[in-house]
Formats: sequence, C-alpha cells, structure tokens
Amino acid sequence: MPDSKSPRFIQTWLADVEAERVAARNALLATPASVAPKFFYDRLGSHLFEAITELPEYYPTRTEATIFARHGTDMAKAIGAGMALIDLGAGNCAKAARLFPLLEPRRYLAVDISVEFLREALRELQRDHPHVHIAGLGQDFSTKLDIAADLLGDDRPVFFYPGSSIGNFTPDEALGFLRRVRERASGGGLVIGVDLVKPRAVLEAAYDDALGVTAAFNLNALRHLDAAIGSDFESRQWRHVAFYDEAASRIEMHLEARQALVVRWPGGERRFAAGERIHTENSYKYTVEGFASLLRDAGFRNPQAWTDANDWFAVFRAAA
Ligand code: AVI
Repeated sequence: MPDSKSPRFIQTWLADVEAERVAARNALLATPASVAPKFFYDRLGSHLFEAITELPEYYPTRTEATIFARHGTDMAKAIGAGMALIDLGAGNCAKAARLFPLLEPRRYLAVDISVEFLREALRELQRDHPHVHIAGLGQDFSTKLDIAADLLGDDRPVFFYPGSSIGNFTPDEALGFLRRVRERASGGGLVIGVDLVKPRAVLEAAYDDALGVTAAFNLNALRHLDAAIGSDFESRQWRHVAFYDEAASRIEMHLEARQALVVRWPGGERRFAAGERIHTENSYKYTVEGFASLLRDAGFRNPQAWTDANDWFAVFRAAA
C-alpha cells in the first residue's frame, strides 16, 4: 500500500536565467524579430490563458472536454487499466483527475516546468485517491524527458498530453518530441489532444476574439519580456495580429508596431518601422490522417482518433 498522505515532489530543471536573457535579446534583434511563446505564461498570462479557454470563440478546450466525456469509456478500454499515467504540462491536474475513475491509474506522475505549480493540486488529488502513487516532477519536458525509473515502478507508462499544445511546436519539433515520448513509453502508449484543420473564419475568430482577451494575452508577453530582460516596451504602441496561413496549416500570432519606435534594454536597442511585426506564436492544425502518420513516423503503433461532431478536434491514442 503506498504512503497515501504525501505525494513526492522532484525538481530536475533550473532555468539558466542569463542564457535565457541572451536568447530573448537575440530573438528581438533578428529579422523578423520574435518573442518565444513561453513569455506568454507569467502569472497574469496564465490567468489570461484560462480566460481564453472560457471564450465562446476558443473552441479547443471545450471541444476536447466533450470528446473525453463522450468517448472516455472507449478510450479507457483501448488503453487498459492499471497504468502509470504521465501528465505532461499537468498544471492544475484537472483534466487527468477527471479521467481517474475511467483510467484507474496505479501511478500518476504530473510533469510541469515547476513543481510549485503542482503542489496544491497533487495534495488534493492524493487525498481523493489515497491508493494511487502520486508524484510531481519539475522539468522542461519540451526539450528533454528524464524520468527516473522508480517514479514509474513496473507499471505500463501511458503519456497524457491534452490541450493541443503539440500544435505550438513546428512539425519537425513535434516529431522529435513524439520520438522522445515514444522511447520512454515502451509497452504503454500516448493519449494526446490535437486541433484539426477547419474553416478559416472559425480559426481566426478563436485567436482574435471580440473581447480582446487573446490580444491582451499576446501583448502581455511584452510586459513579461520587460521584466525578464529590462526592455522598455509600451503595450499601447503594439497591435495584436492573428491569421491562418493555410499553406503552412497554422495560425500565426504577431505584434505589430503602430508607429515607428525604438525599444531599448541594457546594452542594446531595436528600431521598428511602423507596421513591422514581432512573431510570437504558431499554432499548427492537423488533419486526422496527417497526425496519425506523424505518430507512426515517431514509432507509435495503431493510432486511433476520437473526434467531435464537427471534426474540429481529435484525441488520439497510440501504442508504444
Ligand atoms: C497552449 N496552446 C495550445 C494555445 C493554442 O491554441 O495554440 C495557446 C494560445 N494562443 C492563443 N490562444 C491560445
């Protein structure tokens, strides 16, 4: 019987703050300039993202939830009970927790950049599920997956990556990421949420909502960057731009200078012409066939997809 009172917490990743500053300044000096999407997610940005998921235009979160609600039992059958469930980007662990009664994991490992995000949610989850071995791992899993064997025991590893964050990688990065997951999922598998290709109007509204929440989310990256590198961006001088590039099958988000301006930081500056843009995010959209073939290329077997009634979103399960 596991110790039911206290989840384990392990932090294996420490930000190299100076290297990150140098990379962020170099990205601002490049042509075109860019800001890494990680700058969306400071405290305010995380709240703004949560607000985005409530917007009528932002269909992914809601649609994925309907797929789990409607097809969860079939998914659980396909996956088989008694696994070690590894939740990538677990956050408040709510999505995985909702599936506990169906999946009946023997172990649950929540992975996020910082274990601090996980503490409260995991303690609560442990209280509700005293028989599950629960642990939190602080790791930047986007670049490296390093999971000590004793965290998984002898249980089949099933990775869980909901939310369509795979779309924020380029297809090449997504393939590399899926290969790394595949190597560690031997004998188990993967459950992953994927946003699908759909009419341009639906996509563009989801990333440029009427209330301007996504615009605030995008602009907030500049405030976060100011705090990180000491730059002097003024949000009012920038405009949110989001559009669907059909050829690349991706939403692009940018910030566009409303006027000619200069941004300064200790030891550097960048001049922007009126209308010049900073690229902040890509969000790739897949077809069911396209993502199934990416999974196969990564070494997964028998990919199976469940979609909603509009075919706007898919949850895949694949064996490793
Ligand atoms: C986190 N990720 C899946 C979101 C997406 O839809 O690509 C991030 C986001 N960007 C703007 N709105 C939401």
